[in-house]
Amino acid sequence: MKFEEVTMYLVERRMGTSRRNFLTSLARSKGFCVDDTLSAKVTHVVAEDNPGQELWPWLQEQGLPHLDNTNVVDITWFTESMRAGRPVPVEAQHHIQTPLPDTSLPAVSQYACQRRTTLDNHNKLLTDALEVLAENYEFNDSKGPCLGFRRAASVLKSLTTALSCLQDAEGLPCLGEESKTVIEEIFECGSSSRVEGILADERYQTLKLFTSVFGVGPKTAEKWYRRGLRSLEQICADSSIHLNRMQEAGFLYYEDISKPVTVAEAKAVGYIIEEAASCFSSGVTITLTGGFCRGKTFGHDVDFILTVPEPGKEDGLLPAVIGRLRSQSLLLFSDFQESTFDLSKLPSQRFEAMDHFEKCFLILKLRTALVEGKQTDPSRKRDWKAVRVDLVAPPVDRYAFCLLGWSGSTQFERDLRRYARLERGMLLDNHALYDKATNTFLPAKTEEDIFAHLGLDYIEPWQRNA
Ligand code: DCT
Ligand code: MG
Repeated sequence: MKFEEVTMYLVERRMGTSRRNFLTSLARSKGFCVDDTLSAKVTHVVAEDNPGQELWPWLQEQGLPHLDNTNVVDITWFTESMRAGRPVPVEAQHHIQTPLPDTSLPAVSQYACQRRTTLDNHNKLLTDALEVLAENYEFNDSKGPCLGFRRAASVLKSLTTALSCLQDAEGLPCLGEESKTVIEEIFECGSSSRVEGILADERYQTLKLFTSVFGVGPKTAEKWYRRGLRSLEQICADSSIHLNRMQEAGFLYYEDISKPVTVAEAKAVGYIIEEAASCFSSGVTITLTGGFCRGKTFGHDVDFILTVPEPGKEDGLLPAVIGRLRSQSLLLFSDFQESTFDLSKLPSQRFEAMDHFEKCFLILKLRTALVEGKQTDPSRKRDWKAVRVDLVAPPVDRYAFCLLGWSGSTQFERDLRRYARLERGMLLDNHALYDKATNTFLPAKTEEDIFAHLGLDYIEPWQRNA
């Protein structure tokens, strides 16, 4: 050994055993020290055809203590040293560079079910604007453009940082030319003239007001608008207008149910439903779903799924709950829909359609005293608030599908179904998951099972605020 200050190690990967043996013999014959194992003694790691992004992770896995002080060099250093008959100084061109950290952002999927969207929206100014456009198209019955703007808003909601210029949005999916124009104008002027125009538009304002009434959809709102009606008072005063039962309740309790429901109120409603359900059977399970299960602190209603341990035994559960609430004088309104669920009629091709489970849309009288942290106000005329509550009672073997469907958000649900159909050849709805390739239904006990069948990473409910 002529050169004690140098101990080489030749990396076998990509070099191959025979070439490594040959190079080892060559170096040793010239008086170089070559170690067969990668140890702390090694001063020069020599590799051939190993790009840095492959070699470095491999080296780090070997757990060498002084890797930072070790020369990691290309075969050119070795050949130059052999030619010179002594170790040549290591220069910049010999080093195998450590790979640069990957600073490129991971690609954003066009499907909301492949994005994690928390309530922490960093682009609210933009998403609010895009949603006004979506809503306006919805009022005009233009489904395509409406969905386009909803998708664009949904993509921006998933971003973990705020965009600061239009260029930041480059490469994002679902952003059409119209969306980009709006975004650009907001960055340049602080607001979009198109959006401001809609917000100031009488028709938009009136339709927004009318559809805020329980039971009033865009069609009815439009009809009233065309008749020249502009306020809720005018509608109530117009004797020629026939309101259905739901709308009547909507007007009667408008003041209360147009206010958001709080978490504390949702909790109190949960106790009431639990008590009412226990009169049917002690084995009823009640699950809070909808916006509150996604971590929202306010909702327009409270959504619950009720199940019993045996499929089929949920028959009559909701009528019993409704009966109990009525007998306690807590029921202000109820619209009960019997189950039309028929396993033999699945899979349903109408994947946007409402599910077929037994369900009811209620307005409950929630006493202030039951709401945690809420002081009863003696100056108030009444000690209760009207609250909208939805209950659904699927057979327990359908529970996971029902839960996934009712957990929302609406945009997340749409994309789950679209993804299943277009990417997996499967049909998903609130009842089942059907694989068209094998003509089979895929069973699921939990939401995780459904994500796994779809080959999707599991997304927690609080990450579904698309
Ligand atoms: N849903 C859906 N498609 C719709 C409407 C609803 O998939 N067109 C699902 C997703 C949410 C769930 O039903 C409950 O509906 P809402 O109560 O309307 O929604 P939410 O997310 O609970 O919102 P909010 O907080 O306003 O109640
Ligand atoms: Mg809800």
